[in-house]
Amino acid sequence: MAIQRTFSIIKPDATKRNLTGKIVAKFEEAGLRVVASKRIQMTLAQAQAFYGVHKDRPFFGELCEFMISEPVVVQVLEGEDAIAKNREVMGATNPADAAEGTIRKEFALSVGENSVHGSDAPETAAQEIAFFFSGIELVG
Ligand code: DAT
Ligand code: MG
Repeated sequence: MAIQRTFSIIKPDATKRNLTGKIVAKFEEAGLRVVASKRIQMTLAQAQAFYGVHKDRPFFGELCEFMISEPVVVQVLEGEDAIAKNREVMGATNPADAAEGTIRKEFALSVGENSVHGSDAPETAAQEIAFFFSGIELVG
């Protein structure tokens, strides 16, 4: 597997509890490198567009309100097999199902307030990176 880039969000429940550094340490320990990073306050329109794939799910409103409740840290992570590796380090969506040592097992509060987002495929990674970062912010 080649070197890939993936997109990550450190979500409001984690930024609020000052867990950004602990979460970044998990990425770095797994061999992922932070190659772009910024702390932003998402707007409702941005949250709705970003999670558009979930717009018909019952939790969509709650999810978007949560994502704008505090600033988030958006990042691009790079490494060998980065998309799958990041999903592994994140753990299952529901922290009750997440494996020991994963970010969601250690830090997530609930299935909704689950501390991190990570892209699920090369196409979504490319779209999500382009949604939050301009070319000039992505150093080769
Ligand atoms: P993931 O974030 O692991 O890729 P997903 O894409 O299925 O999971 O869902 C996106 C987010 O939506 C998830 O991180 C938290 C929220 N979510 C998913 N299922 C939920 C549920 N049953 N109740 C509340 N929020 C949910
Ligand atoms: Mg997802």
